[in-house]
Amino acid sequence: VRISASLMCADPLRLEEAVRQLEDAGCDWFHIDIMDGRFVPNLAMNFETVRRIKQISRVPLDVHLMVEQPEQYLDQAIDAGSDIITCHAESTRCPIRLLEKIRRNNVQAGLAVNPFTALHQLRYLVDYLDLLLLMTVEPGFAGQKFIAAMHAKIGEARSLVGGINLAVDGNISTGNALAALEAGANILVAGTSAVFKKGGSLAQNLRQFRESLDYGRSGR
Ligand code: S6P
Ligand code: MG
Repeated sequence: VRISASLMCADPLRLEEAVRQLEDAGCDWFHIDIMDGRFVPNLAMNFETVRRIKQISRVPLDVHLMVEQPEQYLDQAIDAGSDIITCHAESTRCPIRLLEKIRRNNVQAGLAVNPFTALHQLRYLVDYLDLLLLMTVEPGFAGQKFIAAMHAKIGEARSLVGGINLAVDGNISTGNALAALEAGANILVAGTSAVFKKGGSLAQNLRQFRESLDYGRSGR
């Protein structure tokens, strides 16, 4: 299991502190949401932020592009130092071209799908994919509620994609993460419902989240 902490959920005035604390606490990946105000009605982080985080951290940067025409942003995402670039299936007609370009630049290629998007066409893409990201909320905002039908979708996605990385993003918490892992997810994007929840420090939250997963799995 990998935990990818979603940095748009960090306090923007204390982003550096969040990155250092989470890295020290053993965070596996950093998830960085990029939005264009068109694919989703919100704005989030940007490529300059990716570049600056890359300078202070060695944790892989998992960049999630919630934008129209993702091909227009690939060069910037690559140059900024992304380790994984994930584009939305809904915003491209030629996903294979995108995924091939990402891989040609020695970056891992991911595709994200919204809750409403069916999975069957993905079977044509499996050879080009390093990661499939299932949105378990509508994209655009942190702090939303997990869409219950996504549990079944995780299982369907796992049988479709075989051994590649399968990430879930949206309201992932100690309450639903184990079920997601059991259904076949192996990467958990952790936002305000887990690592960034109010109360403990980020490091404490991360450790607690991981312990709850380890404990839950050893108990079965
Ligand atoms: C949502 C974005 C996500 C959020 C994450 C936050 O559009 O892609 O990565 O940052 O969902 O987690 P939570 O627990 O607040 O939903
Ligand atoms: Mg995201």
